[in-house]
Amino acid sequence: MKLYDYFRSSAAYRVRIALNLKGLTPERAFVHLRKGVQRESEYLALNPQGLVPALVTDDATVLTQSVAIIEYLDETHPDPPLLPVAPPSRARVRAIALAIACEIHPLNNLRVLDYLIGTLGVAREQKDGWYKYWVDVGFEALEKKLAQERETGVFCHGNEPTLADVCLVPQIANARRFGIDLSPYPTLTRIEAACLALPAFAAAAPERQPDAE
Ligand SMILES: N[C@@H](CCC(=O)N[C@@H](CS)C(=O)NCC(=O)O)C(=O)O
Repeated sequence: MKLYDYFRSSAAYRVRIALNLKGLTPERAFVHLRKGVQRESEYLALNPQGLVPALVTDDATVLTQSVAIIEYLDETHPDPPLLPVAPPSRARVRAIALAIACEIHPLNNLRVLDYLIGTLGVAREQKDGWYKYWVDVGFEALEKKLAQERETGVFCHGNEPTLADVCLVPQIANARRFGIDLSPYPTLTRIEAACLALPAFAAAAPERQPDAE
């Protein structure tokens, strides 16, 4: 397998965590997002969306979209499972993961922030305000949900890490990088700490990647 990665990409960070949890060590290729390598023809031939991550499987299938890649890894390498067994539990874990991957992350992606500044001409402070606003909207709802639901355990769902934690930790790391105040989210940061105590999560951190700057 080969993972197309970038140390600061939170979507790629999700896949790195899942790979580590599964004990998988694919070959790596680094796509420098700040230099725009994701928009070069060679990478677009692999992923026409021009986004990382992409995973090329052992039989040369190209997979894109981090959540789809993680579910593929979970189906092909079921141990340890990243989704619980019971359908309502699976739906809960997916709901938490998608609340991050569909509702927070896309609004704060590099190309969106670049569009705000480069095309719409918004000021840097307004761009930062946009970032903070959408993180807070997403995290406030998630904090409430995780704090009040009895299914929440050491991790987002029970006492083993799942797809939900795999999505949560990179989004919090991203928020930290942008200087977001996380004190209103004690449940989220408690779960983050439990995750980062696990080597699979810790080793996937941006600063520990070979392309880190
Ligand atoms: N929904 C996609 C999001 C992928 C994505 O947005 N990746 C970002 C990095 S986290 C990217 O490649 N951005 C490049 C850009 O904005 O030009 C996934 O989960 O894989």
